[in-house]
Amino acid sequence: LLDPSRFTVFITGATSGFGEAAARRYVAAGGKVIATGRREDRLEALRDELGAEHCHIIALDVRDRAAMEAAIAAIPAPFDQINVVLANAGLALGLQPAAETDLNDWETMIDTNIKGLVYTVRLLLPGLIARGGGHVVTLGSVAGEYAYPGGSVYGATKAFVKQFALNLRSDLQGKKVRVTNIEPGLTETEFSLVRFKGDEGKASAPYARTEAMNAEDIAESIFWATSLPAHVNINKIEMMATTQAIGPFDIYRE
Ligand code: NDP
Ligand code: 8X3
Repeated sequence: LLDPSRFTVFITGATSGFGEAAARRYVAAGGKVIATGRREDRLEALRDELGAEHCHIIALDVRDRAAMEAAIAAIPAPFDQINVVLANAGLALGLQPAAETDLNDWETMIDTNIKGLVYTVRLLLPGLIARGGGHVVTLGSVAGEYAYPGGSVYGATKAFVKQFALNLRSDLQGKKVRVTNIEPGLTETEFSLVRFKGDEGKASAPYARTEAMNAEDIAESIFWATSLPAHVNINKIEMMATTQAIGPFDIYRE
């Protein structure tokens, strides 16, 4: 296994959920993280918890390309020796049938899950290559593999992430940069609260009377994939709660 203390991990979406759990996991192993997200108070609390020598924070919105370029160009030493990019920031908004959705919600998901993710990867990739290799981890979803009602644009953004990760692998032949797409299913984080815009009743329903995965489960899988020997590339990890399974085809009958 790779020495985990050598990790310097740039994380988008570290103020909550998988990104925050991954920051804790890498620092627990002795690594360094650059924790990013929009909510600066949460970033400051995370840095206070993990220690400024292990956790550098940058408040940013992944949709703001110019701000991303400036923030990434200004990362101070020793945090600038990034060897893992965790492109995790993302969201689902709404679960209505396509014809009833708010087009602004679709646009926000595309801007964040697709455009924000490609800015992150594109801006950090040359550095990984120049430093002799590294690892890009993207956050896809089972929603990028399987269809479900109300999942239209969210699932499509995650299908984009899946194909982007596979195509990156092709482009990166010989560069010693690994690429892994993590595709979780039902996992209890703030994801559902964001999807249902703060409605706690609707947000808790997917997790009611069942056992979902938690953020630490996903962080452990991310950490595992990046800790494997350098000659091993995990292309994707599709994971579900044991309580979740794939449904049947849906036949409409008169
Ligand atoms: P959370 O809502 O708990 O965390 C999402 C993170 O993304 C937050 O830190 C948030 O930070 C950040 N984020 C959202 N929009 C932006 C933005 N415009 N700029 C910067 N950061 C942003 O959700 P999860 O941890 O569950 O989700 C993480 C990823 O995993 C997402 O891509 C999600 O689609 C995916 N996923 C989640 C699953 C689940 O069931 N939970 C299953 C499969 C995939 P802030 O608001 O401070 O900016
Ligand atoms: C998050 C999981 O099933 O809500 O990607 O789309 S799901």
